[in-house]
Formats: sequence, structure tokens, C-alpha cells
Amino acid sequence: MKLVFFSIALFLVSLTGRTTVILDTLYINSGSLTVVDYTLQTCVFNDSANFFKQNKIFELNSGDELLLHVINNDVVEHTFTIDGIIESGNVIAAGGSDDFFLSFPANGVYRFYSDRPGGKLLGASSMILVGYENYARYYWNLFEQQDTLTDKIDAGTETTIPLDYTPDIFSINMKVPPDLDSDTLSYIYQMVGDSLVIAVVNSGNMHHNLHFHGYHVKILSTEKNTHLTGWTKDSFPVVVGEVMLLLLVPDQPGMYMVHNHNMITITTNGVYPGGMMNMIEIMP
Ligand SMILES: [Cu+2]
Repeated sequence: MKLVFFSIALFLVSLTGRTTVILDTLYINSGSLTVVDYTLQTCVFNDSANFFKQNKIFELNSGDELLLHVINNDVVEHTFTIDGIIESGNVIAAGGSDDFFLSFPANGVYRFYSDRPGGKLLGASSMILVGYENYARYYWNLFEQQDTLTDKIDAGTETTIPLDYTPDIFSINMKVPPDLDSDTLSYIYQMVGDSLVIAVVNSGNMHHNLHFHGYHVKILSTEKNTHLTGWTKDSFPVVVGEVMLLLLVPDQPGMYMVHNHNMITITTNGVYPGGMMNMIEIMP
């Protein structure tokens, strides 16, 4: 099978003369994530057959294409979906696998997810950032859930988010502080005048909103609230399913917080500080 991949890849490279085709394998794994007293049933995209709580993120250079072998290690079927790019013929049976060749129309951030309840409602949602290789690149994958509800979704007895949804865990990259403080994907550590991009996806089931202390960011792109594109803001909504790319050029040194402006989401176990809060550390 690998040989077939390589042959196709080499053929494509020779065809275009300049495109790089990245070969990779992605596993859909389910497993449980314990945060303080809460245990969430989760489903994630990993780069090995071993469950790891954080979804894999792809970082591609401009013009790169991706030949992806996706293996469904879960006991229920999933899809490999990218809105506007792969929306059909993308079902992967439990225990099955499929290959996807992805070329991207433009530089930017693309969200991939499983559209099945046992997928997207349990966190099987991540991102591919294409381009911006001359920028520092950061990733904030927002997700929240309710421990008892995840048991029902995992068991297949609940397939939607109920009206009395009361999430108790609010995470970035499946982590909460203080664990989140050592997450190099999300913790910003740069210098004044650097150019950095932050890819943000709301993989959760409620609208979120970000508030920056210390800096304003330019919204380079949004998939849902498209009118925000081009705005420079320190607070803005990140609605369910939103996919955004932000540009930050720090104009002053210091340590500043970025947090969700809905205060319940910056708690863990009902206790502040926790949840969706992140730090920006800028050297002079
Ligand atoms: Cu604040």
C-alpha cells in the first residue's frame, strides 16, 4: 500500500514540477480524558494507533498537497470532512480506512472533522494550516463538553446536544491550565515586532469569544462570520464551527492573557482560573 502512495506522490511531483506531496497517516482513536474530577469520553485524530488526547495538527508550506491515509480505530463509523473540500464519499467504516488526496485552493486554515455524533461532538476536529511558513504559527482548538453527556454520546444513546447542555470542561487543544501553560502549540512566546499567525477553530458546541489583553489582532480570515475578515480587534466571537486565522504583530513587551470572554468558560471544576485562558509572552 505504501508503495502505491509513493508512486502516486512521485508521479504528481513530476507532473507539476514544484508541488510537494506530503504523505501521512491519521488514526481516529477514541479514549477518555480526565480533567480534575471529570472524565470525558473523547474521539480524536492522532498520528498513531495509540490514543493521545490532543488532535494532530498539520502544518504545510504554501502549495503543499497532502496524501492522507485515514484509519478508523473506533467502533463506530466516521467521516473525514473538510467543509467545501471533502463532503461526500468520505465515510470510513469502523475498523476501516480510506485515502484522501488534498490540494488546497489557497493558503489558510482548514478544519477537518468527523461529522458523526461520536466524532465531532466528542472532539474529533482539528486543523491544517497551509502557508505562512515565514510566520510563527500557533493553534487554538477550542472545545467544551459535559462529562455525563459524553458517556451517552459514546454509548450512542444521545446523538445531539440537548437544550439543557451544561458543559463542565472548557479546553484549548484538549488542555486546561496549568497543563495548558506548557502547550507549545498555543502558548505564545515571541518578540516585539515578530509576525505570528494564530489558527483558531471552535470544535465545541457553543459559541465562544476571545478577548486579548495587551494587543489587537487582525482577523485574516473567517469561515462563518465572514464580515469580520480584515477587522483589527481585541474581542470577537468564535461561533460554533468557526475557522479563523489571526495575525498578531506585538507592539510592546510583556505578559498578557487571552481568554474567553464568557466567564464560565475560564473555570475548571467551577473554579477560576481554568478553562480557556492562554498567555502571550513577548520579549523586548
Ligand atoms: Cu480579561
